[in-house]
Amino acid sequence: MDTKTVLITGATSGIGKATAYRLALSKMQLIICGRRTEELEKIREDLSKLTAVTSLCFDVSDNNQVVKSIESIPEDFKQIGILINNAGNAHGLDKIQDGDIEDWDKMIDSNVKGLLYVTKAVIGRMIEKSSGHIINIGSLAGREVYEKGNVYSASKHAVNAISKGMRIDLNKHNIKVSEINPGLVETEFSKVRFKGDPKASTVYEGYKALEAEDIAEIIEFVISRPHHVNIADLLVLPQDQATSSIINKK
Ligand code: NDP
Ligand code: 8X3
Repeated sequence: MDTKTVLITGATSGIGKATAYRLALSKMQLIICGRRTEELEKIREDLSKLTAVTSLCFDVSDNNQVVKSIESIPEDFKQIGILINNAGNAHGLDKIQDGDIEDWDKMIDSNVKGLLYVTKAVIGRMIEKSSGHIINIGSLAGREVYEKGNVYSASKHAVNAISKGMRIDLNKHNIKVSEINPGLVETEFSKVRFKGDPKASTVYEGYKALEAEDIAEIIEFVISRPHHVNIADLLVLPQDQATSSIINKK
């Protein structure tokens, strides 16, 4: 695999963190991003033993922070070859009539607007070079809607539409766009969704959920295909999951 610079949003936990560790082993040069400074620093230090790595601490939903952070990237890391738009979360699980406006804002601002802001800040150089690969992390929730999943699901349906739009608009610029849509993955996702409520852990009980490393391995496969191959759209579920709500719990 060529040495490329990869920017990963949401690299402080779950899928993004596992991807950073996996790509570090392949000697990719990494820009790891997140809001938790201490976590980022710990991961940066650790990965520095394997590869060249720099970190950026910013909130994807704040365009000023995004622009300033991307501008601050050290010269050696500026030519980003691969952008992994992974940062995002669900906040709350409520019927639409009970939904919390702050939760809705967080999901739309991070999962949709954040992905757009980061892409906009990075894409200019890809277009100049006529080369690049954007990986958007969608979800099974972007393909179907489940009870109380309303706004999270809307945010991931938006990721699906944006990925298709990117693929069309960037077609002439030699930039690949891939969308990876996981089902249930055991990460900090449910801890965040349920705001620390212990019921978060019950989401993964009674069956084998995907692990963050499963998705990291798939991301590595997607970005290492030959130039003429683009895995445009991929849905990956645990063996025990048929739909968002049909899970073979033992
Ligand atoms: P985690 O909660 O473990 O990780 C989420 C990551 O996103 C963290 O690194 C967090 O970093 C970052 N993040 C969240 N909001 C922001 C923000 N506003 N600005 C910057 N960084 C942010 O969850 P996952 O690893 O599971 O989630 C990663 C992606 O995968 C998300 O897009 C999620 O929707 C998607 N996904 C997850 C599934 C699952 O079942 N777990 C299934 C399908 C898709 P920090 O807190 O440091 O900012
Ligand atoms: C996360 C998976 O099923 O909780 O995208 O929406 S789910």
